[in-house]
Amino acid sequence: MPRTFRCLAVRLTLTVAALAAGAAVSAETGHDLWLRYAPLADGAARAAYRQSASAIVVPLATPTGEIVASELKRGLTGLLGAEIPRADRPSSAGAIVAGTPASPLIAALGWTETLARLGDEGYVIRAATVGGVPATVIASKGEAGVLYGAFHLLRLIQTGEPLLRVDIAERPRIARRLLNHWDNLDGSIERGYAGRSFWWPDRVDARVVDYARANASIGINGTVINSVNANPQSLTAPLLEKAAAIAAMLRPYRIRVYLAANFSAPRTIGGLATNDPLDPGVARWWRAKADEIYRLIPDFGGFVVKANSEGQPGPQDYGRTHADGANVLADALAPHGGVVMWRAFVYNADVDPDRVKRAYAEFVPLDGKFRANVFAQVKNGPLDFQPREPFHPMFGAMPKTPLMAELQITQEYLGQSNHLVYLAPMWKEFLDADTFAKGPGSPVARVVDGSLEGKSDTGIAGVANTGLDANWTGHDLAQANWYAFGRLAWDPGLGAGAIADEWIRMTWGDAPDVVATIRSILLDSREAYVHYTMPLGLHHLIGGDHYAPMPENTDSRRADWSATFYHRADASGIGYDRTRAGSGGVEQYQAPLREWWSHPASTPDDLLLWFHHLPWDYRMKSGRTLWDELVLSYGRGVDEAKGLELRWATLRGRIDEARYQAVLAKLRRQSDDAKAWRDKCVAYFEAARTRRP
Ligand code: GCV
Repeated sequence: MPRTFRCLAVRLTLTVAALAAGAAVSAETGHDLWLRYAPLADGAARAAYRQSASAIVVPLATPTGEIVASELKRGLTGLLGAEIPRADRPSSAGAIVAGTPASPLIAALGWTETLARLGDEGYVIRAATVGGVPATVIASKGEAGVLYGAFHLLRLIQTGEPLLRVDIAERPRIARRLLNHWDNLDGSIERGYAGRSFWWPDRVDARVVDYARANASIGINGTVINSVNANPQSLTAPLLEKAAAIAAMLRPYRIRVYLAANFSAPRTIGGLATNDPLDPGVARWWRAKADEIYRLIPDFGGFVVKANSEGQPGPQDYGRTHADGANVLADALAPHGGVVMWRAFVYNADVDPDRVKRAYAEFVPLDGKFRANVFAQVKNGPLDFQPREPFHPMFGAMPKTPLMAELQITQEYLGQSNHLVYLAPMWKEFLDADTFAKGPGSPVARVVDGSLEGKSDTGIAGVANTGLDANWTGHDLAQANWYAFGRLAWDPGLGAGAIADEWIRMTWGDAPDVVATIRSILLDSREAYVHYTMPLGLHHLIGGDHYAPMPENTDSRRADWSATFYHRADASGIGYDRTRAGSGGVEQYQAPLREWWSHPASTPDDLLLWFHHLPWDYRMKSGRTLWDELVLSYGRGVDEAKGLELRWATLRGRIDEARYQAVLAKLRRQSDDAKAWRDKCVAYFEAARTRRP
């Protein structure tokens, strides 16, 4: 066949194939997240699941029970393409039965001991005989567990796992699994890139319900609905009533409401003369406020507080410590079972010249001085949600204080909603990092889940990336980060790849080539982003928008908001010296890390310039000079970003066109931005390197 005809034939075949595939994939907005419940493509699988889903039996006559039943119905009907009826009891083989031992159907199974061990949020999903017929049972000691189990069962079907002989027992490893919304009362969202708030100023009910479903499906059990830069008005009666109405909507989904509190509330809204935490009038005010809140929200979770940080008021305004401040709120909440999450994101310049040392310096000496119901809430790294940081040295250094890990789902420094950065690999790096607090094998995850230091109350918070955008997160692929946060909060041992697989199958379809392509795109994205923005441990090379490259940024307001403060590039070299000869930051880590990271040769390449200032001709492990390695990394990042786009382009016709095009446009922008990062940074560092002293 002549070449032109051959090309035409190939193109025609491709077009027909694309159209055929396109016909099967309808336009989607992304609103349905991973709960699309699209009909299973494989007819045989559908038929097999139908055998195991002849009826839905939920003997749990509560609002949560109602949600379980309706979600199972919605999910099964969608996935299996047939109406699955609800029934009071199983009458034929293949019912799905979900409940607690309060129902005789579940009690008769004799699983009480197992369920007690798994707790109120844990569950089993097992094939069993119920009322004389074979059934699939979702059972839990508590209603929350039944809800989580129901979503797990739907996930099994969504991801093609067989139900026959299913035998699953799960419980969460971390008790408090929270989202933190940085939503302001006027509806704007600090560091939000996906539209306005659905809480404020007026609640958007349809959103709230779907938000609750999505969170329940991944085990999120708490939410802070206002920004940590808290408006004191949040604690006034009218806004507490609004919070109570939100709490009422979320309660059946087993999500508790928490609030960010402003430390100045006693003065600003209470009319007191002081906020001094040791003042009896202030303590009385917080107690009365807690009582008022619990009258409105009986299951209120507690307060998160940003104090003496970035201009926020706090106990140090009165010469008191962070512990004094946290404890006065903790005492007010304790009679009701509430907790305080006192943020350790503090970096007062007079504490230490090196910003990353300041939180540790202020908090670690207070270990043992906080009330039992106080968490120190600590970001994953000691600076501020950079694309790569070593873990925060407070993890493993405060054995007497529960530490709530704070991760950022919204991508403030990671391309916001324009760049794809799948965050699970970064979070895994953090959770798996060995603190050596109790010798080798003391990973951050075991500090956070309490097992390393015998802590009973445990928590993890993720700064939400949601808003009113149709697809919730601005970038369709950023939904994966919300999903991954929930899954890791439930079980920090899960793998980033396994989580990606689940999410892709539920969100995009389960054709093996589609899954493999999206999986590889997700898994490569974080390292690509690091390569073209902040390679070799460089950090904070941005300006105030925290988006565009700005290595020249020298902020006149605060040195530690600059880029030059961190990279220190000049003719002599580049990087921040945190060895003993420098800021001494390495000393905040346990041995042997402090030894390893004191020497460039035993510091991993990807943290090299975090810990060391090195000459441009420093010889890297690769044999290249530092300068060559840096340039190579920027170039590699650009190629990798382009690779993400090209791989995505192969999905044309294999997924719905609307989301395909939306993501393609974002990946093109990412690819262009990557070049801008490379060009700007390489030119800037080249000039610094060659400038005469
Ligand atoms: C909520 C960074 C962000 C701020 C944020 C702060 C914090 O500095 O840029 O927007 O404020 O972290 O975590 O409190």
